[in-house]
Amino acid sequence: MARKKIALVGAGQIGGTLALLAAQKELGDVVLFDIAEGMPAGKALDLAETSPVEGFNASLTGGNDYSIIEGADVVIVTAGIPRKPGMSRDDLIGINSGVCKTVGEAIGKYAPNAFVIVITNPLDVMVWVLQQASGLPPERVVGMAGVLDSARFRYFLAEEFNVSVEDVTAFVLGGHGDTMVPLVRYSTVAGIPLPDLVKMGWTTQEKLDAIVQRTRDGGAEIVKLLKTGSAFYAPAASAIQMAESYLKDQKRVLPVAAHLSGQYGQDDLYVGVPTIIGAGGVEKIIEIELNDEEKAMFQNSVDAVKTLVDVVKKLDAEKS
Ligand code: PYR
Repeated sequence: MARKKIALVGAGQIGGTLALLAAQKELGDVVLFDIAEGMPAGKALDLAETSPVEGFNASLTGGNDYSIIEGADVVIVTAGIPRKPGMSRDDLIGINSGVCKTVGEAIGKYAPNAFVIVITNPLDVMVWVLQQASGLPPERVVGMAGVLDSARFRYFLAEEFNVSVEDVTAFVLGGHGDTMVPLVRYSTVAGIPLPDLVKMGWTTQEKLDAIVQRTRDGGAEIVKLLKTGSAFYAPAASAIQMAESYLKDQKRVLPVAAHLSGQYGQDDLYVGVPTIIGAGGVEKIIEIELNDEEKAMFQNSVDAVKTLVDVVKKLDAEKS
């Protein structure tokens, strides 16, 4: 069987980490695209030279022409600018919406059969822009955020409870921004819901509230520490988990920014919800029961995403 092809659009910090993880896991051959002259080819060659040491079989190449993504099975998009300390993800909308439009058109031309994972921020609205520009079916264009936000939540909970991260499950829904919704009721340690763990005296409500807030601020915490850009290891690992579920038809249940067409009462909107990712892309959007408080938080997050979609539509109207 021929190897799969994974195209990475954007060869910065996340792009390089994606390439290394994809190659180490032998998910397929990797092509790195970037507009910076020489850089993607240089990174690809450097990464390829790790293969004899790491012992993986995957070719890695890079270039500056979109045609190199031709025929890709998976495309992961990180193109655009990251935020700096003091910036919100939303401050990136002007530049990154133009970038996502161009990338979407290129994917439509060169890789129309791919499963596309967008990481560029502000995430939910950038996936919407890219899907529209690409013309690909919405079930094959998703955004990576829920896996990352849930991973941060799981990590903080595992630290608090002094248990393995593997025994903590967590769900974060909504937009990938300050209004995201870590769902305490649906998050567990070995199946025990967090509210029960508070009752059992494992933690206090105050500590749990602080962890929820730290999860919401998880991206900003890294930006503040790094000073020169945003997180890249955990975002890359999260996108690779999604790509693997698609390529191997694993049917993992993963929270992703998926296109809603009626689910959760929303229409033509990308926002974070639980999904099943398999060979068909988003094979199912899982509609979980939300209580009144959770519904209000989810709606608040949806409204924040809708405001950004309106900003993009206005920017588009001004250009034309
Ligand atoms: C984050 O670290 O949350 C990003 O959005 C990259």
